[in-house]
Amino acid sequence: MQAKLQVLLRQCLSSSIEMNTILITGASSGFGFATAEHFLEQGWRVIALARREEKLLSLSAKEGQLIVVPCDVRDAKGLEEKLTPILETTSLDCLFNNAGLALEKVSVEDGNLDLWKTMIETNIQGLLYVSRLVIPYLKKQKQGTIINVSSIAGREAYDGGNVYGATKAAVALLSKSMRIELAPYGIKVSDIAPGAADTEFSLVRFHQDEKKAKQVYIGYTPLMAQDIANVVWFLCNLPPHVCIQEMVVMPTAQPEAKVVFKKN
Ligand code: NDP
Ligand code: 8X3
Repeated sequence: MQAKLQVLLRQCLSSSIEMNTILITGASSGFGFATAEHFLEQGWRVIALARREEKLLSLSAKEGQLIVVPCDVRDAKGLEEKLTPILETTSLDCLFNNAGLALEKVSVEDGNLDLWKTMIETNIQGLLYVSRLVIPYLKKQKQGTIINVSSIAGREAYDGGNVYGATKAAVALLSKSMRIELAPYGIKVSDIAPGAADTEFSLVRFHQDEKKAKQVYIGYTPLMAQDIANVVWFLCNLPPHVCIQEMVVMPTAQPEAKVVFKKN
């Protein structure tokens, strides 16, 4: 696996010097996958990180354009081992901190301790581990954009949203804090808070129960992964002096977290 990564890395470095580069966590599905495809189409180099390597390898890249990093964002040591050689040799324009998940929608009383731990470790600690590794390189470059994905669930409470929502409220706060730390270095930090989007998110949340997952998106038009890819592209291509700090991106039919206008 390490050897494959090194080969890809060598190909990337030899094929292009001036290519813009984005590191995307959670690039194997949903927002991350669509964003990777979009940036690859636009000629950027993509460093694609997630646990499912086969999904990352299915991204449509030209030779030398894609660096695949199969890794769990909860694994601080693994991240360091895999990302450091890449960061040492590749300049980075954008970090898209997108990997995350919800694993239940129940009351606190009925909550599962292991699922809470996984959500907290992935959504908060994982984002911190990746950011901590990347920030020194962005500071040296004195430019770059970090885009974090929080959620409407971190801004408004809904029934059963408790721990997932709290992890996303933490992402929103971390985004503000990182913005203060990094502004002196010309580094932007943006926080995207999407509403309901039809990705694998609900399948994961409801443990592969397809009927329950589908139900979330029936009767209205939810966001699509490409909608978020478009937003990331927009944020990455603003002039250096413009930072959009927060974006709440909702389906038109969902004016707030708990309200969805369904036709049927
Ligand atoms: P998907 O389930 O389609 O994608 C989630 C991505 O996160 C996958 O690529 C998955 O990859 C990756 N991931 C999960 N756990 C880990 C881990 N431990 N290490 C590395 N990668 C991991 O969902 P979305 O695209 O919808 O979700 C993307 C982000 O958007 C998440 O943070 C989610 O909370 C947030 N969000 C989603 C909304 C929605 O309605 N869909 C709305 C608001 C926010 P793999 O399994 O291969 O590791
Ligand atoms: C996902 C959006 O409202 O389903 O973060 O929790 S919601």
